[in-house]
Amino acid sequence: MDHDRALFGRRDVLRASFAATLAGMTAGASRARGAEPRSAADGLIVRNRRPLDLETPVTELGSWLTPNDRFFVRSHFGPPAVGLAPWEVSFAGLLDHDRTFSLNDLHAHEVVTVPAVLQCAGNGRGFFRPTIPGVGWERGAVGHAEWSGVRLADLLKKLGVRAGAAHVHLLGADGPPSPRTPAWFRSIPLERALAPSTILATRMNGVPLPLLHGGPVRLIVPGWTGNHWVKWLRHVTVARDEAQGFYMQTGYRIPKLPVPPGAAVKPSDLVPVTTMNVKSLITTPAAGTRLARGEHEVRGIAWTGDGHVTRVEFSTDRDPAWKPAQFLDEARPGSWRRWRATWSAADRAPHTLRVRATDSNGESQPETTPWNRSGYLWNGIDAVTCEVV
Ligand SMILES: Nc1nc2c(c(=O)[nH]1)N[C@H]1C(S)=C(S)[C@@H](COP(=O)(O)O)O[C@H]1N2
Ligand SMILES: [Mo]
Repeated sequence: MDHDRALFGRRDVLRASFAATLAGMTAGASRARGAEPRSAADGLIVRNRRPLDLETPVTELGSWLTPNDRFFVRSHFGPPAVGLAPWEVSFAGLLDHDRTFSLNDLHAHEVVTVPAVLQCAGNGRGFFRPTIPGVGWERGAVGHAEWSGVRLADLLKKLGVRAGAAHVHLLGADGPPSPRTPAWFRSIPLERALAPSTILATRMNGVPLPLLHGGPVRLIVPGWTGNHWVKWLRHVTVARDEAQGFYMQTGYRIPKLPVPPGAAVKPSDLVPVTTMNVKSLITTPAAGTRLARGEHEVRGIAWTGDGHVTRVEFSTDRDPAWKPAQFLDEARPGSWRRWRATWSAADRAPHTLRVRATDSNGESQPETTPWNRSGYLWNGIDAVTCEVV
């Protein structure tokens, strides 16, 4: 009994110090923005405590940039110990020269700033029916930030990419909790690695990249889902083939063609999840808001993976004809565009507001996204129900 209590006591101490460490780790960025440091969650939706998975409430996604301390967090094993030794990123494989870069070495290259949407491939998983195991994200495993750092292409070109190279393997410092758990080992095709928007980011929204978001260095791959944006980047290896292992060969794959829920799909009929699909969200009014009759402004965001959003349309259950919304931001690949529409609420009743976006490839949002085993790439039309009183 006493023994148990002693053990529990110890565990609470550990938990408390873990929370304190997290608070401390995010404090730097928050203070720089003049805000109170956040506790581990602080009003974000906690989807998982360990590792910490936090979702942003959709009503907070209406700004051009998502503040760092309101940005969703996803990691498979949690942040590694950082700061015990100077950070280094090693480059090896099919290169003329191997090389290890310190942060200062990285910053000796041209630093660029790229606004880009980061979205988890599983954002919206909670909307699939039948339900799917995994983190039950709804709307907010997405955010938009300004990322600064150096182009991966500049580093690779400097080191000389050898003939036959086709993929770039990426490994972070967050080791799996047990040797039986596969490591978070990923790769991107060389072509994508050489794209000018693919960068090793060391800053997020003007401050050093917070630890929870992969500080001191992470990869950003605008247009592609979050699983490519490797955090705590340590090792870059240029290779002939894709990375092996669970997170490349089994995870993050979807059927080439839609299949009925639960259907077994041959591995050869699966393709990797890469480019985000077109999507929009209503950020205001919030679901369940009570409003007076009359004109109201509806606002939200829209983005896509390839190209840019060309059209956002708004409708309601009372007035189902789609009407164009107005954009507040220019079209910019990789970024989101805020939009607004006017809604005239005539009668006292619940009203359902709907939004759908179309992109420069002519892709538009479906009513619901075809079911896939892991619940990736949900982009069904967003709907919010409000009460007119
Ligand atoms: N090293 C490492 N990088 C990682 C992950 C991880 O578990 N380990 N998770 C990935 C996934 S699935 C997502 S959605 C994004 C989330 O980034 P964020 O926590 O900054 O929002 O990080 C990606 N990079
Ligand atoms: Mo993710």
